[in-house]
Amino acid sequence: MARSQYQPKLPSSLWGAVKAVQGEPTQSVADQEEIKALFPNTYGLPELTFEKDPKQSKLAGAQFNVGVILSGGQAPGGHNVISGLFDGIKAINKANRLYGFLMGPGGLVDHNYVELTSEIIDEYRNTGGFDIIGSGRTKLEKPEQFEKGLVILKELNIKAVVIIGGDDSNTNACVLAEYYKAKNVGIQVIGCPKTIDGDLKNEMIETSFGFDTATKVYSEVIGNIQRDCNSAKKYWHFIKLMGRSASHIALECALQTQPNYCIISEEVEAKNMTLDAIVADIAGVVAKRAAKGDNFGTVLIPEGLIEFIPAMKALIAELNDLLAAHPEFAGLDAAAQREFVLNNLSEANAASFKSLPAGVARQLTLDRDPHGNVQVSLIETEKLLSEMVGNKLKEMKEAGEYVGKFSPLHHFFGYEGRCAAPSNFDADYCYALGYNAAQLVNCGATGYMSSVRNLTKPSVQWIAGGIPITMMMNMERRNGEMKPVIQKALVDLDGKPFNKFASKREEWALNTCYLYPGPIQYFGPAEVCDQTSRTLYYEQGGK
Ligand code: FBP
Repeated sequence: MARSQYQPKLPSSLWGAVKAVQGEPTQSVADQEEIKALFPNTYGLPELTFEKDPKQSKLAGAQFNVGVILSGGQAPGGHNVISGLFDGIKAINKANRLYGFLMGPGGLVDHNYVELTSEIIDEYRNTGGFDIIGSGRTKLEKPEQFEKGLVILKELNIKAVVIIGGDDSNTNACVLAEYYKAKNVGIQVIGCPKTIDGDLKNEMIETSFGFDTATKVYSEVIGNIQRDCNSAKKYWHFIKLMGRSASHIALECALQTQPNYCIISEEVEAKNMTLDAIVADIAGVVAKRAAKGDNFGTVLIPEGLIEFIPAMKALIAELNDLLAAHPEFAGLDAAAQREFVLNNLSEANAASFKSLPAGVARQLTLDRDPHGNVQVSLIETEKLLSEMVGNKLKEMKEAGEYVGKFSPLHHFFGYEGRCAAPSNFDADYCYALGYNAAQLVNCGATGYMSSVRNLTKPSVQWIAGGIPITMMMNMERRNGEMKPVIQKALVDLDGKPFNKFASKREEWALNTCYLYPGPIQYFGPAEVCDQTSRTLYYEQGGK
């Protein structure tokens, strides 16, 4: 109850009347000619920054209605984006209305919606989850879908749609913005950066919302496991962490908890490491700790690891193209599917496929998500690794290189953190993103992402504005075709967060340096309650 009364803090530039200041025209991060040709109406737009408008005493504007969609995986703070958007449009004009499309982008296409009134909004302020309107992974990409959406948008007199989603959903938001602008139907589309994975970020989008809370929740539980581990001193815990491709979540949790080992997929790829090399490295740490009498420890594993092991990456890429070209594959039974794959893959990839335990190999051929991604959260890498480490240790024991006891336990943390009540950081950030999106609608912007920056400073000093989505795009291969997509931000191996980790990991491996962050605190001193993620802290110059 007390938490629902929390009033998120807004950047001071959004207090009262605002004006949009235009920056220079922008360019996409890569493949400029192709992106420009695909987005003739939304390419090259200027960045926008909101400042206080000294000419107006009060925020005011014409009446308009807005639609909102939650897209993709849940992330803490989504309800605050919606409440910020609601308060933002009401501050512009009390008669403005907000409609929520139900269960993701499919709600727009199928005309399932609800009007979000203050009674509904008030129940969800500062809560986790996306249950206010639900979420879904329908991919908005076809003109028929855009046309169906247009019918309901016109019927409800909606001026703008705000799509709260990750890189793929914001890419689709931009495609929709371009379509409506080309048709001149007067409907704007604005995106908001959501994902616990932390991979939707760049110079202008410092972090996606939800990353802060989710990593704090995972770190709390990892800390609890480490305390248990250090008390009983008898288990090795293999902990897989969500995060899809990028290892931002694993890295952030390592910085918060100081485990004995943490794999960073991007490093595995850069060093061209094989699965056997990773296993040998972990087994080496287990053996060194055992030599000191410490038969316990923690290993953090990013969920997307398998895709970054070069041999596996090549295999997955060929499988993606193969499965996209053969829809009949889905109708075969498991044995026939394995046979089909082995017969149709190149020799090298067929050999990699064969070398995997059958269960893991099968998981690589299971249905892709609607964006063509392998569903990495289904692959049990924590079990695969601990089994292989166990085998390696047996060999080492026989060779007299290891004396000890290895009892592994397995965990997967993902869903535990995606709907947690937002930390103060996410509560404020999300509310500001939503409130700011209302200002983007009011100033007529389309094809922009809501951007709030300067995030390690107190929230009053945050910088609010809009970034053209085309600016973040490049061309990538998806479902067998080259497509314009927002460039994913992977862990930067030259970046400060990774370097901090790399400078400490040997010490953390051999000695027991665990940190136990405990639960998120909502009330109390700012240094306890308002801390940003370690990643953001180091990225923005923290020592
Ligand atoms: P988004 O990219 O849509 O934010 O989803 C993030 C995520 O939680 C990933 O970390 C995970 O791999 C995936 O969703 C799981 O998908 P699902 O919710 O369909 O189980």
